[in-house]
Amino acid sequence: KKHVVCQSCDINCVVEAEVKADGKIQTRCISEPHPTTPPNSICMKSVNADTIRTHKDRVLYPLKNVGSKRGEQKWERISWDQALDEIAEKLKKIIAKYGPESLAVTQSEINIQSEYGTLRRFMNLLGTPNWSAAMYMCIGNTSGLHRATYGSYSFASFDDSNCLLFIGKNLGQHNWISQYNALKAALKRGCKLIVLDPRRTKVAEMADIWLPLRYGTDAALFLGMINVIINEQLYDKEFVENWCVGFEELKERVQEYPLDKVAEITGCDAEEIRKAAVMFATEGPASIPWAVSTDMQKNSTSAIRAQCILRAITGSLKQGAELLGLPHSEFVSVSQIQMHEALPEEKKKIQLGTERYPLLTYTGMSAFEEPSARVYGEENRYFHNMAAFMANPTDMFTAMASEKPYPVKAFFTFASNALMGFANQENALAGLMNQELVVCYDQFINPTAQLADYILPGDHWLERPVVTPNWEGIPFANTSQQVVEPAGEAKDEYYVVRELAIRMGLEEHFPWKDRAELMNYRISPTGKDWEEFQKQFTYPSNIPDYFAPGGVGVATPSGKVELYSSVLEGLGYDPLPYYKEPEQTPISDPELAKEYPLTLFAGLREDPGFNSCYMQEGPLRNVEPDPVALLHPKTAQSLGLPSGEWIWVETTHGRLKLLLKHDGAQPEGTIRIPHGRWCPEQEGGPETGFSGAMLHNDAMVLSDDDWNLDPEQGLPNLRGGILAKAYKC
Ligand code: MGD
Ligand code: MGD
Ligand code: SF4
Repeated sequence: KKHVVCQSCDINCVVEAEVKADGKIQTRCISEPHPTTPPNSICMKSVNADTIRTHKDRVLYPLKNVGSKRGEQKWERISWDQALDEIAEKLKKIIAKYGPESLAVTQSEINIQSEYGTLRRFMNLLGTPNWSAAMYMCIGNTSGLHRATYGSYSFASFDDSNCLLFIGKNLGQHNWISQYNALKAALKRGCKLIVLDPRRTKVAEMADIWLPLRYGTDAALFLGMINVIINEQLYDKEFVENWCVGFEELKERVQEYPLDKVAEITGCDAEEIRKAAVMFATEGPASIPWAVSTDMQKNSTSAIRAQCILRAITGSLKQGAELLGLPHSEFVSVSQIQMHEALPEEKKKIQLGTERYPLLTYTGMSAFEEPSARVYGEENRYFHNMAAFMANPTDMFTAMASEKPYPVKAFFTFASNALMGFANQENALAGLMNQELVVCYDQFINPTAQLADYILPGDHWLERPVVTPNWEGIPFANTSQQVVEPAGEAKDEYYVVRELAIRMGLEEHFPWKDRAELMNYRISPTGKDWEEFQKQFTYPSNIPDYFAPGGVGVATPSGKVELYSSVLEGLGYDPLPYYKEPEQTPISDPELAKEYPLTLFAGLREDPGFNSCYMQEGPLRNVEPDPVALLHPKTAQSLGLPSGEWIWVETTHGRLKLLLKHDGAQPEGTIRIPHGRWCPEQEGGPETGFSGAMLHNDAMVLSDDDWNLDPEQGLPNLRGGILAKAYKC
């Protein structure tokens, strides 16, 4: 019986796993009390983890595409040595011809959790800044804006909160179950709940106040709440006075958002917004747990910043309902292992995205170097808080496709389905097609891998011992024991990184011979080796008292909470949050709305999936076999679209094919489309649109032109602000 951190999705519940007599692994709820996982926390994805691990489609050996064209599915089994030798040889030639920055990498640390910064180390030593991640639009960007406000990512403590504000967050039995259980426990002890969601979800029904706002208007709603809290003198005056800068400017800004105006923008009742603001400020300590909805909006920067301001001015940061993350105090930090100092300044300056959207790149984040070193130590000057120093995905795919501003000719993905995980999927495809070398480290031949030259088989979380998380900013770490040996010839991520590094002449910088040595190095400050270390479930991190009199302060340029952001101002952006109506709504473009009468929203995660994972035939896929669009029955009726029929959903960018279902919870006049849908049972390659990815995935209808990008971060809007039409196939 082993305790294992479930990595089937990104909330990382701790579960128990046992190999049964028939060789199958049973995963179940952890039987002992666990400090970070409430009782009865396991969902269908974890229960079925071994079905995925042992799935017939799993890639168990290195594969080489021996077809004559990219995307042709002619896979040949080769040895690890052959794969790594050939990849390194090709990479050397590409670097010699185009420079090291011609290598771009996407990585989903959430899916692997076992390289502790060594991939960035490899890239930094090689000389390429072009690392990106789907976290560019999922928590990584949130953390960038948390840093602009108070120096690091703030983690909501459900146990210490008396009022929770949820932005969407459709938690449930199969969606972040441990947090769902923490929510239920909090409500049971009397904690208040405010939910902002256009849909009447189960969580909305549990709320004290449900604000059914119009998609994409969260920034305006928060500005209205701040207006009430300031004008009605409900803020924490002492904290604001001692620890915040820019209060007067903020006060002036929120006068532009009186409740009647905010009610008009959001579609919510003004008095209900007021009640929510008063509840948040007076029933605290209050917290706003992270949610993805505001990471994917046209006004994303303002919506995230306004949340930070709410946390700050109501005193939540000081009262412990929100914990400011840091490099784990007991470990060698990931930031230190990454060696960003090895990447020459001139390479940092050309990271893709720097010119148009510098905020999340090295250039934008350079403002945090000195503050991070001051608060977290010189070794954490390049603090890898959730995700940091990211190339902009749009500019990365554009460089891959058009070779401008310079050629990107080699593309590696590590547990990341890059083709489907951003916007403008056709540009991503064009970029992949224009590569001289594509390498995917994955468990399956996902649509991105179908375009690869080499697929390297990755291990599964039941097959690897790890201490999670792989990134920094969470105030604890959990141990995950290995249950079985990797299947076939699957290997851990560090193996791939190190073997490539050796072949690229960088061996001296990778002194840890294998993952075990690397992990022992990471945990070495505890004085334990892994055998001893793994016996303990959780290692809490010591959080400094940032706000003690004469304390270190926070890792912003001023050392204080920056309500008025010097970092945004320095980059030429509005230093205060604002709301601007997106360019494609029935309000801003009524003419276009005549042709495209629906407001589109991509999201609403599905129980059996995790983004594009678990689409393979089997018990998970059977739960929801088809990609589904949701329309309110009245809207569907007005369009003459019966439930159960296949429809086209079309935007000004593109169209996709989905099965229509009527759903009374979907607001009238809006349409929901899913993310990550593909059909692994279909033959891969261009003929099938890469197993349906080009037909069913949301990124087919999402533009990454400037009109649909958040202007500060340059990330695509998926929630409101896109007009669509739906018609029968
Ligand atoms: P969604 O499920 O996309 O995101 O989880 P959530 O944050 O729950 O949408 C949740 C709710 O947000 C919906 O009810 C929707 O109506 C509402 N919403 C949509 N647009 C807006 C908006 O503009 N403002 C507000 N306030 N609400 C809006 C995401 C999380 O789920 C993430 S990021 C991942 S990667 C995981 N994915 C995942 C999965 O794929 N499957 C399962 N079973 N669980 C998952 N959990 C994680
Ligand atoms: P996934 O679809 O989860 O996407 O972005 P990604 O993480 O890039 O694909 C992960 C891949 O990792 C799968 O192919 C899977 O087989 C593989 N994998 C899973 N576990 C392992 C493992 O243990 N080892 C190895 N080697 N491989 C593994 C997710 C990201 O996408 C997120 S979290 C969000 S919230 C965003 N959502 C989103 C969206 O809603 N729409 C669009 N268009 N883009 C999005 N991008 C973001
Ligand atoms: Fe695993 Fe389910 Fe928890 Fe996600 S919600 S970590 S898949 S048990």
